Amino acid sequence: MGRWAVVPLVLMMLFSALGPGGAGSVKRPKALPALPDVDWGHYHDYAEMANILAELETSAPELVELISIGKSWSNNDIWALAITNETGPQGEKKGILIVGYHHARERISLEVPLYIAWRLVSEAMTNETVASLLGQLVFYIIPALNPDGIAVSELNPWQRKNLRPLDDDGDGLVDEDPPEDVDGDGKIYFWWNDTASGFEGVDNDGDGLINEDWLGGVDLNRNYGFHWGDPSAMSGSPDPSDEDYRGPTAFSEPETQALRDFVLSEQTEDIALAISYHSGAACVLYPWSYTSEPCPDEDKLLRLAKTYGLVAGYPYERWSTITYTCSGEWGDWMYGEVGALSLTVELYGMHGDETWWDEHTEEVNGTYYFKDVWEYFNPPEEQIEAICAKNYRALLTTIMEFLKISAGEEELPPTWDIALAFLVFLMAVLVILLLLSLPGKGAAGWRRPSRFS
Ligand SMILES: [Ca+2]
Ligand SMILES: [Ca+2]
Ligand SMILES: [Ca+2]
Ligand SMILES: [Ca+2]
Ligand SMILES: [Zn+2]
Repeated sequence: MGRWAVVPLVLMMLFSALGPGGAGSVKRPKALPALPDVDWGHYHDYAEMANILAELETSAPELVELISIGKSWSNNDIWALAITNETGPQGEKKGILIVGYHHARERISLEVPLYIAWRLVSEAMTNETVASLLGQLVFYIIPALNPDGIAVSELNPWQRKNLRPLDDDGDGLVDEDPPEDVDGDGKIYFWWNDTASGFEGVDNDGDGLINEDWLGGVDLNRNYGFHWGDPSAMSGSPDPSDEDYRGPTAFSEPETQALRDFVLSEQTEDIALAISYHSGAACVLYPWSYTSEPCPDEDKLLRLAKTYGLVAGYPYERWSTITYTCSGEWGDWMYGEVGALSLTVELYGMHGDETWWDEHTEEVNGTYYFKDVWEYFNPPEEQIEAICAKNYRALLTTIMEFLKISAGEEELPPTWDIALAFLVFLMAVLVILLLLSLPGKGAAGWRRPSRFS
C-alpha cells in the first residue's frame, strides 16, 4: 500500500469519530453503547460470563460498574454489576438486588440474570421504562454466586453444592470419590431397585464404596444467618453428605459471606427489593420459608409474586406452602434481616411432571435408571433466550409494581380490570360506528371511471 493510500482511511476514521454532523455543527444524539454480541443459544461457562460482564462495563462505563464482591473456595471472583444512570440527578436511589446460581446444576439460573444485565444496558437509552428505572434505582446483579459450580456441573450435572473441600464420609480424605461417566455417554445415571440405589461411578480410593465423597460442599441456600439450623424446618441438614448440608456455621462459606458483606456495605444503596433465581421447578416464591406462618408483609409480597407470575406464566405462593420449610434460606435472610422484599423465582424444571419422569426412566431387570438430570433442571439451548426474555419482562413489570407499592398506591381491584375492559370495548364499538358513518374512500365514496358514464 502506497503512503497516500492511508489518507482516505484516516479521513474515514476522523469522520466516524466526529459523527455525521461534523465537528460541533449539530448536537449529537447520545451514543448508544457498542454492546457485546452475546449468543443466547448456549450455556455460558465462567470465562465467557466474566468476559460479557467486563465488556458491558467497557461499553457503557457511565452505566455499569463491575465489582468483585469476593472469591469462592476455588479462588474465582464472584462478580457483581452495579447498573444505574450515573449522569442524571442522583439523590436517594433504592437498590434492587438480583442474584443467580446458588446451585451448581441450575445453569439456567445464571443465564437469566446475565441476560437481564445485558438487556438493561442495551435498552438504557432507547426504552423509556428502562431509562426511567435506571434514573431512580441501582440494579445490583450477581449472575453466579457459586462460580465454582459451573465447571463441576459439566462433569457431574447432579452437583448442587459449592466446592468447600469436605470429608463427607469421615475417612480423613477429602472429596476422594465423586461420580464418573463410566460408559462415556456424557451423562451420569442414577439407579435404584428394591434393595439399593446409587450413581454411576467407580471406587476411586479402593475402600469398597462407590461415590461416597463428592466434590464439596455446602448448600449455599441453607447457609444464611436467619433461622440457620432451625430444627423445626424440614430442610437444612447437619450431615455433610446430604444435598442440603447447611455448613458448619451460619455464613461459613466465602460465597454467602460475599453476598452478605456486599448487601450490608456502605457501598450499596438501601436494597429494597431482591430476587434470586433457581431452577428445578417453575414458580415464584416468597417468605417465609422457615415456617408455614405468613410474614408481616404477606400482602405486598403476594402482590409482587403475582405480578411476576402472571407475566412469566408461573404459579406463585408463599415458599412454605408450595414446597417445604427451609432453614438458613436466602429470601428469609434478605427479608428478615435486611428488610428487603424478596422473591425466589424457579425458572424451569420438571418437578412434579410424572409423565416426563416416566419417559426419562428406563427399567432393566428390575433396576431403574435415570440419566437426564441436566434436562430436569435446564431447558434445551434453543429455549434459553425465550425464557430469559419472558423473565426480563416479568422483572420490569414487578419492579414497576414495587414502585407503586413504595408510593403507597393500592393494587387495582379485580372489578377495575373488568370495568376497564368494558370501557375499552365500548370505545372500540364507538370508533367502528364512527368510521362506518363517515363518507370517504370506502364503498360509498367510490367513483366510476368516466369512460363508463
Ligand atoms: Ca472422605
Ligand atoms: Ca466431599
Ligand atoms: Ca454415563
Ligand atoms: Ca470409594
Ligand atoms: Zn436451587
